[in-house]
Amino acid sequence: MKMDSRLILALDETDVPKALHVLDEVCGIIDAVKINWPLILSAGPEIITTLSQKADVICDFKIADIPNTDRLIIEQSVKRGASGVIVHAFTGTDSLKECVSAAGGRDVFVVTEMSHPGGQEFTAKHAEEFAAMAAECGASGLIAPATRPERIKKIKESAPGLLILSPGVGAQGGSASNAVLNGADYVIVGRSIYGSSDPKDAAQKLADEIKALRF
Ligand code: FNU
Repeated sequence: MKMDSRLILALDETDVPKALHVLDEVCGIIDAVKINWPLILSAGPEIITTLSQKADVICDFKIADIPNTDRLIIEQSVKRGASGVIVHAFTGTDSLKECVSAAGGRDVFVVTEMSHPGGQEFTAKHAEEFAAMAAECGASGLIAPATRPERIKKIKESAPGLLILSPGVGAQGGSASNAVLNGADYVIVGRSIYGSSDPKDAAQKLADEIKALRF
């Protein structure tokens, strides 16, 4: 994945023509597009291939199963054009190692502490352990909450070499600047871009905000 604007679009728009239009508008600005079940269920899995012709696609399936099922899901995602996948960590070391192996060099990003308020109930308690395990299993990076930027710093300390992708900017209340200043390598932004009346302008403003910090 390129590291230019450090902005990843979360394309959870379920109106497929609109989703494609938003991506066309912003694909010169973003470093990757992240898709989740809402768009997949609306458009069908072939959307992975369609989008992969325009940008790197991260499949945010939050894979959380036994190793064999994890492998099968990741193989199908990669076959359709995914350049990365997002997986849960609570399934343990064997599942996570299988995810990394199945990805065959594509990026595996591991969820640590989730960005919504409920993320503090369970995931926060194990976030640092999840991060250390992700590093041990050979993952590329971690998902850490822009809504709690001080936690990004702590989580990064547990796995220094791994990339940090931070969702929770905008609609969930987090700020791109605070996330990056606390160690996020990329921010993931959905509704503040695809829900905007001018997605291109919204994406450009976020990219400019990040660039003004230190790059
Ligand atoms: P937006 N996402 C998240 N928090 O928000 N994958 C997490 O802890 C996490 C995620 C995803 O709020 C969420 O599913 F692990 O509209 C959505 O696709 O900016 C995106 O990040 C945030 O969307």
